[in-house]
Amino acid sequence: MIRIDVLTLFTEMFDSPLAFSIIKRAKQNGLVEIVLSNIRDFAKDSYKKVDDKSYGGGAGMVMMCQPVLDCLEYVQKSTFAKATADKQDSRPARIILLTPQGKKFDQRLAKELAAEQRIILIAGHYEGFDERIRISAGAEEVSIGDYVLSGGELPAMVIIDAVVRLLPGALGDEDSAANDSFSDGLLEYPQYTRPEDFNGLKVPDVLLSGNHKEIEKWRKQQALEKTKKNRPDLFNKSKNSD
Ligand code: 6GU
Repeated sequence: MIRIDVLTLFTEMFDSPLAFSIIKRAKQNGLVEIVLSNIRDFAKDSYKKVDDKSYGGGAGMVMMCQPVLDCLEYVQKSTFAKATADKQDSRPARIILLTPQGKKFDQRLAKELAAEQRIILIAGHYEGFDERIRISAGAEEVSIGDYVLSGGELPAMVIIDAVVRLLPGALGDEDSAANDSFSDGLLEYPQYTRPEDFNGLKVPDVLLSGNHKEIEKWRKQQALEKTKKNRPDLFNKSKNSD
């Protein structure tokens, strides 16, 4: 059982994405517990203020230290609802601040996080976080790619999805995660299903041959070609580029 906490101003944004398919099943089967906490509940003034102007000037508001760090402290003190205390080890939670300034999320980090017992994702809105949040929390900064989103909520959902599907037992078919794109540094090979002929576009003969060795060879070749064409950066890093 892994516990994933999300600290956000918009808990409702998570309702639907976490209620379907693999994540829904993983929750039902007790593989993951996902707890949403609203940072605004920890605001101290009567306006429930959580953001303020940036020192030094400039457009946009910045998430304030106090509400975020009080919310984090509360969440860190709370314990597992389902898992029994004796099953918990003493590893500290991975605390992740979602920001476009972070290191880039990838399949390797997803695997690393899937092996943790506890992850705390902090999703900000507005122009960013007061730097002292990162420092005080001992948080690592993570981004999901080189583009700017309105907040950390969608990135948090992306990370949850990528991590939960890696939990043992989350996928029906045990080895389908091993064949995924990126698991061997290459994109996945093209796939076909019925019918054999769709508007004159035929399924490659080799896939109908029943010759597993030839099929495997073809798939490897196709994976290499697709990676070379769509992701030359990955191709050049793979051991197949020479
Ligand atoms: Cl983690 N946050 C925001 N606001 N934008 C992003 C991102 C995160 N990752 C990519 N773009």
